[in-house]
Amino acid sequence: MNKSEKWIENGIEMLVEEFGETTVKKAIEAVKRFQVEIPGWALGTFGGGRFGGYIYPGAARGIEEKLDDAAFIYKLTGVTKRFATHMLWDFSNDGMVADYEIARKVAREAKDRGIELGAVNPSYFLKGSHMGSFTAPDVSTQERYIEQTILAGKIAKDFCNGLVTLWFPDGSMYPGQIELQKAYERMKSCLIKSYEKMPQDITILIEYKVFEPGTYSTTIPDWGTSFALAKGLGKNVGVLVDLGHHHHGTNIEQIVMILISENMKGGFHFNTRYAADDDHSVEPNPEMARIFYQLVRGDVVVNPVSNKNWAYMIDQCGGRENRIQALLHSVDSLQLSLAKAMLVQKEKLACYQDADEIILANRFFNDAIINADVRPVVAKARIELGVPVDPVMAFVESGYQKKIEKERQS
Ligand code: PSV
Ligand code: MN
Repeated sequence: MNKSEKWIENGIEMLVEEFGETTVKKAIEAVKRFQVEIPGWALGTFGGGRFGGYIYPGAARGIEEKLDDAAFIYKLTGVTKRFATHMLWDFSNDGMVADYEIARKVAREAKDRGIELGAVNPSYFLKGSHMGSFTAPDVSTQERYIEQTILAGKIAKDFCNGLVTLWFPDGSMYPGQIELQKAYERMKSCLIKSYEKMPQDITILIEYKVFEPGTYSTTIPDWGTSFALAKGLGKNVGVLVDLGHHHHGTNIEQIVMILISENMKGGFHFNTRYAADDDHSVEPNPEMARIFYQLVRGDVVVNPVSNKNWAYMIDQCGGRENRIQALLHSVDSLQLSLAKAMLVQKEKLACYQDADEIILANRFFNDAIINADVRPVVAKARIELGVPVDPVMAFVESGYQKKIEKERQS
């Protein structure tokens, strides 16, 4: 979006004419206030799929370089101050056990670079979890993960933003391979054992996923299961929605609405899914804008009362693209989607709904959600934030990629 000031002003004028000055101003303010976390794992060597272990040029070789990249991304966006961590990638020497002192050091390193640590993810899917983590038949494996979960709570409270996000790879490949109920009961019991020893003034979000690595079953396949588990634990536990973790065609915005309506704590792992959980960057598609419409309606995004807001994180890790560009692209797509959602004039929409004007309601809604060109809104917000109008092009022109490719040779 390398656009001139005139293009921005003209664009804003057109939007004001269609949606009104107050609405457009509110949209600009919302884009300025919206914050989203960068996933540390997108900046390293994880991912790459089957391309001979392809790793994108200049990928960070360790936590310090990941933090360098995240700090640069923050400089370009102004809205991504937080960096989400995975315990066994970021706070561990051996990939088996996480360490409180390493977490302290990483938090200090983040602060030195002008950023902060966000969500802490216990890592349940690395070495020694092929028979499950919390659902493993072997008690010592369960205990290892319970310990890691309790430590995640402490680290989140002491060094991060008090948020722990849980995703379990547990499940099965074939019918009959495991007893489904036994697995679910073990999951519940290990969650309770962990929760009892975790600080109470943190937030815990439970992520669901309908498949992968389990192809026949996953122990927490859907939002209903996350909801039930969260309710069973306590008020500070909620549901984490990852866009890639549903069957095709699932109405995700309706799930979001139900969670909000039920006063359930919530959070997002944003990405785009095509065939499966593809870990692609976010695109500014209609689904994303409709999701933001529910978040805006529910007052759980850019709410000045910060504890009313859901937790917003990106979770992506594409195989081939430049990961820094991809993250900047995601932030841009999220901002565009939020801006579109902000343009929907709820009262006018309600008039069409009340009059049972089905097509008119749909057209009115889509004029904001699909047809409006909100790039000038996002550009204006960036000017006011003092960051580049086009962060992706600013990155391309910055020379940063060349620099890291040269420095990170081995
Ligand atoms: C699993 O697919 C997931 O979405 C979880 O959020 C993990 O923490 C993340 O991806 C990285 O593996
Ligand atoms: Mn996720």
